[in-house]
Amino acid sequence: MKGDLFAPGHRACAGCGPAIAMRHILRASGPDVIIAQATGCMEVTTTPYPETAWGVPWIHVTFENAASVASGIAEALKMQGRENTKVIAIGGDGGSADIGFGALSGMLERGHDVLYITYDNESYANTGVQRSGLTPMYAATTTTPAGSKIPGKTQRKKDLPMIAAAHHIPYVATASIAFIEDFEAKIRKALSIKGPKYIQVLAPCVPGWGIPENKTIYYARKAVETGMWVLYEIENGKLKINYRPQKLAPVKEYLEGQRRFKHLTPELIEKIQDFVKAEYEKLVSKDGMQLF
Ligand SMILES: Cc1ncc(C[n+]2csc(CCOP(=O)(O)OP(=O)(O)O)c2C)c(N)n1
Repeated sequence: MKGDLFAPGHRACAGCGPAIAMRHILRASGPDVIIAQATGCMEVTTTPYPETAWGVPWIHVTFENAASVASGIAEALKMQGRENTKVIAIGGDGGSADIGFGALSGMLERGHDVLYITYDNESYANTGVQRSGLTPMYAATTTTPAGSKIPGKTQRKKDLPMIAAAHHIPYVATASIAFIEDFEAKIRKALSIKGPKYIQVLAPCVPGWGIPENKTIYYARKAVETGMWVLYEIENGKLKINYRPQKLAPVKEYLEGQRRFKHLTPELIEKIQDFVKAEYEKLVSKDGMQLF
């Protein structure tokens, strides 16, 4: 097959962050891989029957059980003595943090040889941008509309990478599609390790975030520069922060221009700023520490 294993011509939106993530997952994995993918934008837009964008074996899995199906594939490969073939489960943030959370936890706890990747576009994008457990605080979604009653979602973003790490698995990492070499290196490293691995990649959603289609990478980078999203690895329980900006950029630079945050008042922006700074400092203070 010529070119990318993840072929162009799929039906994702122009500027789709998750589609960029998919392309680089396959660039890093190479062809000897089996993908189990939960329902969501990346399944719907890449496999309209009888077409597929996937140049590798790929199975459509229901919304909630990509991790369970991937566990079974990994065990079958073990029985067949096919140790070199890698298994990757992929889910959106809804499929991973909410409805598929139990299946993911079970896969991590049982110790299957699977890399689970969450593409985090911070909402249930496929069904019209409903809030998920990974939608950040104060983001407006169709189920958390900003108005006189609430200023968008009122709960915090679930800390899924840390929850994954608390399963005492050998490798956990966060990534952003704006730091693509870092993302690919993390996938390659994860695939070289036996056992369950977890990577969460921040991947902006053009219609869901209300951003221009040529600003996907801009916002994926701003998230990291402002400390809204921190790039780190937890290897055998030990935390390593991969990228520390000399000085965090103000969160305003990340929030402005996104329709989901356009209702924010200066007071709410200040609240987010204080919160992000405190969380960032807490994490940085643990750099190099054995967390689990
Ligand atoms: C049990 C079940 N409930 C609801 C749905 C409808 N549904 C399909 S995809 C989806 C949202 C997926 O969200 P996420 O995992 O965040 O992926 P994204 O759409 O953002 O790519 C929902 C609610 C379903 N397919 N199955």
